[in-house]
Parts: sequence; structure tokens; C-alpha cells
Amino acid sequence: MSETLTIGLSKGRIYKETLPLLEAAGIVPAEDPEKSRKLILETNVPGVRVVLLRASDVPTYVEYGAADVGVAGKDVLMEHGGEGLYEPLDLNIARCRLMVAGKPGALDGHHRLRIATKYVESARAHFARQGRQVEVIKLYGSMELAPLVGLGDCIVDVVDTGNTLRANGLEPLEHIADISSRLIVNRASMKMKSARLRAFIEHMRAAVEARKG
Ligand code: PRT
Ligand code: MG
Repeated sequence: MSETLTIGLSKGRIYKETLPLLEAAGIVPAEDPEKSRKLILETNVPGVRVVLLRASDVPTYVEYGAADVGVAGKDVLMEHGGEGLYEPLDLNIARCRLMVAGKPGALDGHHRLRIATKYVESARAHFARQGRQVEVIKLYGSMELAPLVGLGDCIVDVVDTGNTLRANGLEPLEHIADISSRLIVNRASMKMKSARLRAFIEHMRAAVEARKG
């Protein structure tokens, strides 16, 4: 009996940037997720498949063992809490910064700040470290809109080029964390499929190192 390996990825930048690393590890999906609507992709390696998930669901699938391994942004992992997961490798892809952003001067004064964000845990932790009282308003997307229409004084969001903030008259105000995507592994899989997973992780590690040059 040959054991299977299920890899959880999200479409978009994580998929695009993980693909060359997987290929270096000898794994090539049989279909392009941008062209097919399938959520399970077979690969060139028998027993190895890729499942396509919402980015914020990747840690959950891996935690419960529905995927053995996955790729998730550190921003997503910080919100999830990382229970039941190993995080053996920084893939150094999909890099960005988790920032507090708002209109210029939005943090000035000593009033209780209202923060609109999908990063509820990270926002609370950041302002708790400053000893600042905040109210956090949970959103699921388009955070940049919130302060423009009076929903909160500022936002906590990931920023890459900063173009989206600038286009909406916002600016980065405080840096919370540098973000990149991590390989995560289910704890039980790591024991049950140890040889295969160790080999996979080492191939991925070599591919990441080769890219650094
Ligand atoms: O899109 P969906 O709601 O399904 O989920 P998601 O937004 O969490 O997924 P996805 O695929 O967009 O992002 C996956 C991971 O990529 C995130 O968890 C981050 O770790 C990482 N990443 C890297 C980014 C960015 N760069 C990034 N720029 N995630 C989001 N953005 C957003 C940013 O917030 C802004 O709205 O992209 C927009 C453009 O950014 P600027 O700064 O270049 O203008
Ligand atoms: Mg997105």
C-alpha cells in the first residue's frame, strides 16, 4: 500500500509562488487551477495531490489532517494560533508587512482607538503591547475602505507595494510584523508518514535555498 500525500494551497499568489518550489521537489500538478474549476488536482506523482483552499482555511485543513501539509502566510498563522501544526520551513514567498494604516495622524491623541481589520488577534496583541485600549471591529476584506467611510480610526492589514493604501489616501503608520509564507505540517502525519514528509520538506528546503542563490 502506498501512502498518499495531500498538499493544501490557496489560489493566487501562494499557488503561483509555491509551484516552482514544488516542481523543484519533483511535483507538478496535472491542471492549472486558473483554467479548471476543480478543487482537487492530481499531480505527476502517484498518490500526491493538491487541494485548493481559501487562504485562511489552510491551517484548519492541516490541523485536522484533511491535508498533510500546506502553505500559509504568517499573518494567517498568527490569527489561527497554530495549534496542532508544525511549521518547519519559511518558504520566503508572498512576502509583505503587517501594518497599522490610516489617514495621516489617525493614531494621534489618547482616545480609545477603533480598529477595523480581519486580523483581530494580531491587532489586539499589537495594541496590548503598547498598553493602548482599542476596540476591534472584525471585517472580512476591503479593509482600506473602512476609515474612508468612518468605520474605525485605522486598519490593520498586510501591505506589499503600498499602492492600495496610497490610492485610498491612507498611509502605513506602524509596522507589526514582516510576513512570508510557511510550510505547515499536521503533527500526526509527521509521525505516520515520517519518511515521505521528511524527504518532501528537505526537497522544499533545498529549493528555497537555491532560490536565495
Ligand atoms: O483573497 P482572499 O480573501 O481569498 O484571501 P487572502 O487575501 O487571504 O488571500 P491572498 O491569496 O490574497 O493572500 C494570501 C497571502 O499572501 C496572505 O495571507 C499574505 O500572507 C500574502 N500577501 C503578500 C498578501 C499581499 N502580499 C498583499 N499585498 N496578501 C494580501 N495583499 C493585499 C493587500 O492587503 C492589498 O489589499 O493585496 C493588496 C495589494 O497590496 P499593495 O500593498 O501592493 O497595494
Ligand atoms: Mg486577497
